[in-house]
Amino acid sequence: MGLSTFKRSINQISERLKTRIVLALDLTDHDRTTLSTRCIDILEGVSPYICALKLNRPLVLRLCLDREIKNLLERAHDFGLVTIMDAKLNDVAHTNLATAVQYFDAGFDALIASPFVGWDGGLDSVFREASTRGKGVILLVHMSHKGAAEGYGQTVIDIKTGRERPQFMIFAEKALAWDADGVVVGATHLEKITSTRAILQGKVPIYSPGIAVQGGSAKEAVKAGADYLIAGRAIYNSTNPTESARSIRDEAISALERN
Ligand code: BMP
Repeated sequence: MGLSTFKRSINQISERLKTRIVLALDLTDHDRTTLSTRCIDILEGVSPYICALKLNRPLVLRLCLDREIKNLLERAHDFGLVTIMDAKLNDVAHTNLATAVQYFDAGFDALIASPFVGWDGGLDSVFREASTRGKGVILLVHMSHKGAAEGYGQTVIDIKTGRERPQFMIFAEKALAWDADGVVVGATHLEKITSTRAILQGKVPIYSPGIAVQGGSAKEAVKAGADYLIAGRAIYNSTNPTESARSIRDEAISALERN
């Protein structure tokens, strides 16, 4: 199983720029011009300290995919970064595929999908499309919020073995079997990061959101086994986003060096 284009790209960028930070640019300004300008200003300021830009659905709904979003993705690519669409795809195959095609056409390098829909007639179409185009698919394995316990955190009967297993561990195994480009595990569940790492053995990188505002620690998440940290409000709501990005970057790098 070789490294996919996306996995290789983000790995190379993070090595070159010495950073493991993915910026979640979840801005919500109502006015389109203000929103677009703020996105570009923040991206410009923090670009030396991040390896990827992640956009979410509210931003894509407010701006135009073919205009402002495309432009923002081009700017990110100009800075040498990769781009991730936080699509959290969760539908049947033809709808997932039609959605993924639009995001990939706009210039996104990877997207996030939910494994709850399964492979057959769920995410099979998206993985095939991504693989043909050298794009990435990142799977949710355990989310960061409290209510994640009700789904990702529950104990289920594994349909393959008939034995009781934690749902998120089955998702981590699917990430390996499906050759996913990454998994998301919340920084608020350190022991879940460690268990996921034990399953993935470094073959599929772990992206961890939930640091700072949601209560997780960048240092502890990295020590537990996270490869990349997803950070939003701690950076874009800061009085000095550049300084905040640099400081989270430094915290993650020093935790990595001590690991
Ligand atoms: P913040 O650093 O502001 O808490 O933002 C975290 C980002 O990661 C948001 O874009 C959110 O949608 C996303 N995210 C998360 O917080 N927890 C998850 O389990 C999965 C996510 O994608």
